[in-house]
Amino acid sequence: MRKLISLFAAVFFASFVLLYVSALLNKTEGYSGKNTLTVYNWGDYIDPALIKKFEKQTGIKVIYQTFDSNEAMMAKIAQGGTTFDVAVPSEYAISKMKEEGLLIPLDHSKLPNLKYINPRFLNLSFDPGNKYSVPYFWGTVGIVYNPEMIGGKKITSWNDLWDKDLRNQILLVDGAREVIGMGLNSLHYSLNDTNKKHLQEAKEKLDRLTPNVKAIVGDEIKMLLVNEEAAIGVVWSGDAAEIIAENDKLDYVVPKEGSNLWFDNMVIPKTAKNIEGAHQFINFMLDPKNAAQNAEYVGYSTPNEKALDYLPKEVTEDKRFYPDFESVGNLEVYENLGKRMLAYYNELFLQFKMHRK
Ligand code: N2P
Repeated sequence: MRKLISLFAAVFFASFVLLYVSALLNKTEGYSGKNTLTVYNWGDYIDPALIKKFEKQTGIKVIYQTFDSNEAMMAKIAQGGTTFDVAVPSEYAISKMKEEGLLIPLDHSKLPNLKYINPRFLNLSFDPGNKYSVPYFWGTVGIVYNPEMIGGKKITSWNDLWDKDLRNQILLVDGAREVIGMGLNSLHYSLNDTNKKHLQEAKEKLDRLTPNVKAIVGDEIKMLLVNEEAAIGVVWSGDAAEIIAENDKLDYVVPKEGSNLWFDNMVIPKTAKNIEGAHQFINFMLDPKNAAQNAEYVGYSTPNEKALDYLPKEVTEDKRFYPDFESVGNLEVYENLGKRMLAYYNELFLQFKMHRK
């Protein structure tokens, strides 16, 4: 009998231990240790073959997760429950994450391939000295459109999109800064405007665009435009490049009122558990051949000068996607407008989305 009681006690105790361990594991979803690395990136933003190659080369297993906006990514990292070893925010998000203590400084001695990056992408104001971030892709926001579907019209400006003939023809990228920004730019205001009157005006102007807006979508925007489900898309330049590669009837234009110039960069968030592996991954992505392969696969423009040698000339000489820095004078980089202002942009974007329903 006694034996039976102690057996019961042992089983009881063991199940407690199991429960506790599984609770711990749940608390930190994604358990990067020495041999795993959790990478948090935008959707459709890496050649999966490169992940395989990295795993083979290093013996590190990659857990790959995606997000579709800087806002969603920052919220998840700030929350802290999940391990992320590498993330890929845009510039204003990097500035905000730095401010909130969400980033770990990089060890440049572990990133020898940083020398391949064109210096014009280094030492930018959101991260002097690249203390926390190194360039991944860059580009603009603009309009990709199918002239055949709109009676041969040429689009050159944001204001062209309000044309009554374009009913139900426009797809918008699902991004608060991008959509509010296009409202602001169409009124000749700055993309970093913090005047609430101007912002309200931009929101009202966007509401008037509603009859022309077919949908606000994520990465499926590419497929929809390639398949000619709509004539016009407001997109990031790399998506436009990818779309045009699949359907060359479309063209891409950066509107004349001005637009956004953006830089996405790799960082190591505070949630990292495998800091050594994170540096290895970042350095791997900075390798010119890997960077070229990645650019070719996703369609975005690489800041890696040496990688350009491995890409077709038709790609690197296409001024729509590799504009000269002199010619991007009317473009603005998003600034970190502070927690409250960024929340206000998100709020207006949400209201605009609701207005459509
Ligand atoms: C790729 C998203 C690119 C983000 N799907 C541009 N900042």
